[in-house]
Amino acid sequence: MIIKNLNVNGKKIVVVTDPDASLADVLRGQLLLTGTKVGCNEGQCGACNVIMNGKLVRSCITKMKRVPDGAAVTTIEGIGTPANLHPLQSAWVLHGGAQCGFCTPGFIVSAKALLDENSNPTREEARDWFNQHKNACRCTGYKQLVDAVMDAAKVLRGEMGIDRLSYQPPEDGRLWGSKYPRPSGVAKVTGTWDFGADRGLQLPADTLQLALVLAKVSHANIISIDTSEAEKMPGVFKIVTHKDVRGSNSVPALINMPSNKANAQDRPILCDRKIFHYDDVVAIVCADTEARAKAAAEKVKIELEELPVYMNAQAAMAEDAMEIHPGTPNVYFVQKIAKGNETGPIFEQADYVVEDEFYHQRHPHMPIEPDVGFAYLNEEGTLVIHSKSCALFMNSAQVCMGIGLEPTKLIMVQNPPGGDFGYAATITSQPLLGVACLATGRPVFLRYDYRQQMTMTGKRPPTSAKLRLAADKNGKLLAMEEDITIGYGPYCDLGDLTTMMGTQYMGAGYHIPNIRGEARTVYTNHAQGCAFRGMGSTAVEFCSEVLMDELAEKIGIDPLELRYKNVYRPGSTTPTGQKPDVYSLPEMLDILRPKYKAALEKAKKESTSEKKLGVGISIGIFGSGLGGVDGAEARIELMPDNGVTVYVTWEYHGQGADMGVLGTAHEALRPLGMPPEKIRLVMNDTSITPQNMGSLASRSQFVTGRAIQVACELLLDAMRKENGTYRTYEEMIKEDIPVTHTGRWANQCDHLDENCQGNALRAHMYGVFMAEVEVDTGIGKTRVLKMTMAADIGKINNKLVVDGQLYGGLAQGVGLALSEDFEDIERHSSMAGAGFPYIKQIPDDMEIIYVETPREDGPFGAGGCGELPLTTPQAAIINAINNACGVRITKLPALPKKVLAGLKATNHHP
Ligand code: MCN
Ligand code: FES
Ligand code: FES
Repeated sequence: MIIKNLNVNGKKIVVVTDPDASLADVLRGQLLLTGTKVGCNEGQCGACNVIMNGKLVRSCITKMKRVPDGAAVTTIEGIGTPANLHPLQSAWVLHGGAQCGFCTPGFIVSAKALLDENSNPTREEARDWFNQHKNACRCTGYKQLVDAVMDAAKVLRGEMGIDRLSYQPPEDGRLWGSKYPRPSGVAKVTGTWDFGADRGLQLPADTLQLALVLAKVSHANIISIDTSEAEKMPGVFKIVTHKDVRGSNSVPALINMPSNKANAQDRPILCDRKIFHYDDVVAIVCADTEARAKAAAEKVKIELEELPVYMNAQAAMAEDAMEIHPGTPNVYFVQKIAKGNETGPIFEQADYVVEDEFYHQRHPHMPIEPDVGFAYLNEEGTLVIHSKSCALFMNSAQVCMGIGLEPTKLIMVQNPPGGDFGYAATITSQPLLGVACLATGRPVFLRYDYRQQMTMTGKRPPTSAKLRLAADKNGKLLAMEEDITIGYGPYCDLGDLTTMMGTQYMGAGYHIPNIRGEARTVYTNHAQGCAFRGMGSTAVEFCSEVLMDELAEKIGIDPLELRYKNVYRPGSTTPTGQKPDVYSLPEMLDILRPKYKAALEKAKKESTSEKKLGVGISIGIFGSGLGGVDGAEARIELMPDNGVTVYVTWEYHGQGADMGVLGTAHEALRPLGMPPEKIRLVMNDTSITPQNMGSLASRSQFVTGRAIQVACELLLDAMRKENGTYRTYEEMIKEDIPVTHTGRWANQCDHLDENCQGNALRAHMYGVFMAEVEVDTGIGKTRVLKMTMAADIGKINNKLVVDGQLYGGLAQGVGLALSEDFEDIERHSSMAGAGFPYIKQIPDDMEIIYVETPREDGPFGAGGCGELPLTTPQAAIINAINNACGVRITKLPALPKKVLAGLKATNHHP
């Protein structure tokens, strides 16, 4: 142990600590300054930034023995407080700089250090600074963060009044359609918004810390598990194995399709007989400290018989491949599509036919916060699990079956997550926490390290496709043929749905009268598949959007004009034969056309043989809501102060769930003229908030929002007097009128038939993407100069939120196109290794144009938003690369070496 004198945020503090402890752990664990966040814990994300003796440092990699005695340390808590915000914090709130908020304290501390050194930075200097200091954000797309720095700097230089950093409400006080900052903003910018790991530090002293015993092979039979040595290690309370699990010891999959041959029980909670993928969990060590739990986990011996490993679908489909789940074929689900007439004869006679083969990589979500959760038994002996789940009720049912609990004996609560982008719809650590808590009777806490986040949570599954398009002499699409293969990893949960969505969205956006093809789901020994923004659509629309460009090239027509000819118009049908809900694509293309022409002109003018510029277009479509019956409930209660409380399960991702609820309720309650402060939100706790199906499928604003609207209207009806005025709380009580009302809303759609035909969804989101890129022909490196997006998400609830959704999704699209991958388990299991896009990879120039076509079923005309921006930005970038230098990348990501190889093949390499 060493003793250090520190001056933390102006307060003298003496700490006794392990010399090898990190400054981050001391600040958080010993001083409870939890505003400093720990994401990667390896110097790659900047969430842990603090200022030490005037210099910005990443506290996770700053060992205490290297901290000078007497060091002055400034953390986010020393920069401003909720009652006294620093201009940077006000500007962050105003610009919507905090979505999930996990990166926010680290960014603001970093920005403070920048402005201390340079009070008047240019935008590019600010970007250089954040890049150099590895400040990573997965939500925002960075642009708003630079906007905030610029504004705060102006205020600090005295060039702008601080009042300009406060939100100015419109005269009518309306929230709907405004840029009203989200309610959680102030807590996020001050580091007082507690995430799972922060809440974990507030648990009772007898909480057991968990460490996982993981398989370090990808496919094996388990011969034996020996915990005897580990049990004797210091601090160990219990080692939990499959023998301690009371239920089925499996995470039951939500199998939707009757023809799915997979066994819904294919994913063990704690492996007993087999290891199916790298880092499968074999045992849980419960100990008094995390370090001791980890040390003991090292001592658990697993004897294995290694089996052949199938790391991709093609290997698992080989004739001699063994069944990964004995008794179930590796190809366990096939979805056919048949729309219109047989396509064979059409292809034979068509004027133009194009075909190509595509590969869309395994895509890691890379939230800055790794997965985290805890569990305890409450006073009634009910198990309470807090986690990042974004589908609380659905996950709760899965956990109960897996660990053998009556549904009434489990409460699930969502901790505010530091982003998840869809992975948290699939079960992560919840059953492990549940089993450990039940087996020990003690509160338990578990956090994944970043490597575990990468290897253990689901990924967007890799997709290969062969695709053909036929068109007539005028470029009108006649037919499409597709063959899609999805390597979904070893667990089938949501695999059939993802596959069906592949056939549903291939070619979406265009009226293609005749379609034939099939998609298949394949077990592999790589990471499990799961939802990721644009689930099912992103990978296949990439293929059809790139092939549309190839078709344009073959016909000799401009790619935008080819799209314009074929996009949905009245009389068109979607690939599933459905009538589109709105027809905004022609209008969006019309809006983009002049910008596109100008961009092409500019690219032509500014291209040199070393730096070639190009422009690409793509169309992206995704549904809002789930197929079949998609329902939600919300409850509202009039309170004694004549404010209301809205109870709703609208799980956070970082997307702005709080603002979604507030904006919708405020609009619905406008007749009462209620100020936003009087609308309180109680969210995401299955013991208090009503049933819902999860913040998935960009459904919450559209479906849950409508339930909130209905609840508010029921309350208004109850409060309304004959003369049209409204009763107060007191009057309601006096007249014995209920003050609590539950709103319900359900959309009914078809389950698609065996040919993937039917009315899939009530509403879709529509977007057109335009990418402007520069390709360095010497090294093959692509730089995205600008992204432009036209979006129709219906009427907008909150402009700041949806801007943020779209900028953030576009930024993820840049990473998806150019760098992100999770293929090599060693190389790709860190943020930097997996190609996380830092600020300099993302263009500062992003433009968004809205076309607000009201959606019939949405609250006040709103549709969904969250997933649209990650449908096909990667396709626009790939099309732009081809436009720039004639290299057609069909297998993502477009790493410099692939572009360079293409340049060499086409003799464009200087
Ligand atoms: N919204 C709006 N007006 C509209 C539509 C939406 O103001 N016309 C707002 C909503 O109020 C909400 C946000 O936009 O705050 C997204 O709304 P919606 O599309 O209904 O999506 P959900 O709230 O159901 O969120 C889920 C969606 C999905 S499925 C993933 S995955 C996702 C996402 O949104 N993951 C995210 N956005 C994310 N954003 C961040 N920062 N982090 C994630 O992990
Ligand atoms: Fe310290 Fe990521 S850099 S937590
Ligand atoms: Fe930056 Fe979520 S707001 S990671």
